[in-house]
Amino acid sequence: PQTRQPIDLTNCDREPIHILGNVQPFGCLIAVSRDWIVTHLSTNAKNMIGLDPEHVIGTPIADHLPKDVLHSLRSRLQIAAYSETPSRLFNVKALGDDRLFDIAAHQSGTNWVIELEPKGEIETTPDGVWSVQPLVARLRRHDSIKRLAMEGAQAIRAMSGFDRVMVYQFNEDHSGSVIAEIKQPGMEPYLGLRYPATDIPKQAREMYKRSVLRLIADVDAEVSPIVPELNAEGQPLDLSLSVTRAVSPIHLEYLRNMGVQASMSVSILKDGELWGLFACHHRTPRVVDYEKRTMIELYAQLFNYEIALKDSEQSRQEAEDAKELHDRLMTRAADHHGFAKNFEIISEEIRQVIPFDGIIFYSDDRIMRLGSTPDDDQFMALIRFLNTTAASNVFASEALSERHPPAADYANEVAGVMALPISRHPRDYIVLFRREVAQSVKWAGNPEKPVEAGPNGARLTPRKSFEAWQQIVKGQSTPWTKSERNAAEALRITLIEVVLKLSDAAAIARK
Ligand code: BLA
Repeated sequence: PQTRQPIDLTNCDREPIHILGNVQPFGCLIAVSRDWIVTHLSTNAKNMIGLDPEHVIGTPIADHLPKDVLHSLRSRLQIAAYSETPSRLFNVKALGDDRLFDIAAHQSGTNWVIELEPKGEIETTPDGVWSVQPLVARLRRHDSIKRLAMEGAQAIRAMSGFDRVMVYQFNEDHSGSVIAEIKQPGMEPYLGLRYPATDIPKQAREMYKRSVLRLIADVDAEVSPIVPELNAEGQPLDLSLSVTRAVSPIHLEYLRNMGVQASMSVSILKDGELWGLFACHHRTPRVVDYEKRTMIELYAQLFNYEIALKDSEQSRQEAEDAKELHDRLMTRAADHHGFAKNFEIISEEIRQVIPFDGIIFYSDDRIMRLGSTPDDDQFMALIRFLNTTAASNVFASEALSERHPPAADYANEVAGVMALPISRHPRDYIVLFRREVAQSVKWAGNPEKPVEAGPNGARLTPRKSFEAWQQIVKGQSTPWTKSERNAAEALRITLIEVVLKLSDAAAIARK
């Protein structure tokens, strides 16, 4: 329906991935109206379940599927009326013969969407859903998010059999980092790498909050269109919650360029927001049947709960660390050597709570500095700019040169700034600096690797996507997070006291 513009980094977040209109070959799709008349069919239904769109569309579904199956589906859908997760039937004789299918059914607009997947050879673990329980119990043993993530990756790998399972955690700017990884030997490690936000565009992140698991069984498989493309009202079928939905061709190319043949990802949600993903890769095609995918989904839901617990524990820990920092700084203040002698130690203490690449302490027209900072003249111009910001507030920017254009001259040293006004008389500051984000973390997209180009060009390799993105974030540092801003606010109060005491001490010492 849409005139398809070429998708690039500036518009790939507008690709309408929920209405691309195709299914993958591991399942077929039937859509029916509220009165159970067939309105849409994927063309592979003909071979898979013997339903030919030409003859079936416009007829009652009851003419084509066994009554007991439809009855079970109806009652499941009724129970699930307000839930966004599909209703499921496993190991069903959906054609009235001995062939077994797993079935998913959900509501999409004025349609019910029914998806059937032939049950393959691979058997689900005999004790089914209960095998999840011991895996969840193992999570309780771990006290850090990283360890928890590693345990989670191990469990997903045990359940799914994928070659590589990663836990991918989103940052506040929607870029993401691989914080845990289990992989087959010989595969290039991705652990610790960071990927730009554009690799999982906004509409995909939104969809993955509602639809928590997607399987791309074979990036080279031929997809089957759902017919008709538009309903009588001229609308395409919304496939957001569909489990056989064929994914964005752009993303398929990205996967091919990464050497991935099958991919599965499972959302990790916290407070209704996308906290991260389990991202799984396989080097050959891989179908994980719906029953097993459901087990994995269930595991992920329980994992979410454990992550939420650990996450709030971690926030509490951060608050505690901030308080301990206060105490340590106050102890320093009792030291009679003055601020200058303590500057390095105090800087390191601050860095533990708010990471930075450079710091300047500016008081009584004196400048003390460490790390990446502007030079004295540049800094004095910055001070005049900071003096125009709201008094007694922490000022933070991840793109200083946008607010203060002269900063473009030292963008190689510094891109982001956080200034804490600390004096009684206007205005002394502790100023924290961050370098450009692209220089400061280990990003994916190894520049030494040769670029292999797919049909849409080299841009869709992790490296090229990274380079394009690097242009977008030029002159920006990693964001000052909410918890860092809060910490800075608290720190400012402490520092005022510390500086006061230390300068008094220094004044006394001078007398
Ligand atoms: C989707 N991108 C995704 C998904 C992942 C990633 C996990 C979910 C689909 C899946 O399960 O495969 C990204 N995968 C990664 C990353 C790693 C990984 C970062 O394993 C790191 C180890 N992608 C791009 C660019 C565009 C793009 C430049 O790199 C757009 C121009 C698009 N990615 C894109 C789209 C989707 C996607 C459109 C949605 C696919 C869909 O669900 O239809």
